[in-house]
Amino acid sequence: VLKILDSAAKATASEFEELVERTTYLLGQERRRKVITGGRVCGDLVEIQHLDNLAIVGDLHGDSGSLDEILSELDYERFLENSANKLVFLGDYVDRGDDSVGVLYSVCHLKQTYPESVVLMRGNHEAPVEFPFSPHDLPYEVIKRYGESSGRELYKHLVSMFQGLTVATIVEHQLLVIHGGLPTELEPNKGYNESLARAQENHISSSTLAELLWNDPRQINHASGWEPSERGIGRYFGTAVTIRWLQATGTRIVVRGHEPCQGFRIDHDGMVITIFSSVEPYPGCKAACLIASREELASARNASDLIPCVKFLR
Ligand SMILES: [Mn+2]
Repeated sequence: VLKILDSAAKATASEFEELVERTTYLLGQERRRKVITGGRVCGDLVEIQHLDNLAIVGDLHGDSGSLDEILSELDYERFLENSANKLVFLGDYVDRGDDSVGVLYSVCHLKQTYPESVVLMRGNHEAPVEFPFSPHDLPYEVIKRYGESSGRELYKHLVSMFQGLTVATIVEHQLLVIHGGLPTELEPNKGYNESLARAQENHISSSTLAELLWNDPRQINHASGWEPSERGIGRYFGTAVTIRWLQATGTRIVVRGHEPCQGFRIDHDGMVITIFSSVEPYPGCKAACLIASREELASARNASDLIPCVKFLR
């Protein structure tokens, strides 16, 4: 077990709360400064123009064993020391697995230590206030671990930290990275990048945030390009929606998490790749992450070209 997970296990409620507060501050500061090494921060959107290597981690869902393995595979201290290397987490750090606290503590710690290299994205499990869902185990886990009053207090801090997380990441000319899926309708007179950058601010008046966090790619026969989702929130989006977004953002491949699979899955004729990194709560599924060099990304024309960059765990 890595040092970082060991300190997560030992952290007191007040140590954890302080780390969460510092992370909230850091995320806000990044938005105010509007820069990250090699790119820009525009509200909820991070745009990366230059990078050396990219690692993308899918849903962890409280599986600290998977996180441990990914960080070892990455040789994370060496990888993250170079601020031109980026480690992007797709969100859904919590619920379902038994160590949401360990995973959250670790990703906050990574962001603190390597703020220019780590991008923390928001999953639907980090939006319990905007889009309530169940089961949401996090508050119970936190209370069980730290007691009723400290636990409740800590959970409040976590929820406000979640609101500073990144909603979309664009790797210029290459990847459009989101947690769930692509919005099927846009507010009139808003550019695509602008609607990503202001998704959280506009979530009362538009469905963009809900769709980014909850949508799934499917084969759609309906002329609208989408169908209602069985999840009850969000939609199933079809190939036409994907093509529209890739063209508008000048990218080639959508990378997302959100659905358990055999480590990765390809949809929409190679335009969408799903990466899933949690295995403990999903017996029968596999966990993987994506690790690619600048050259590998630049030469990838569709998701199949990224298969050699998919690293399986366990
Ligand atoms: Mn999800």
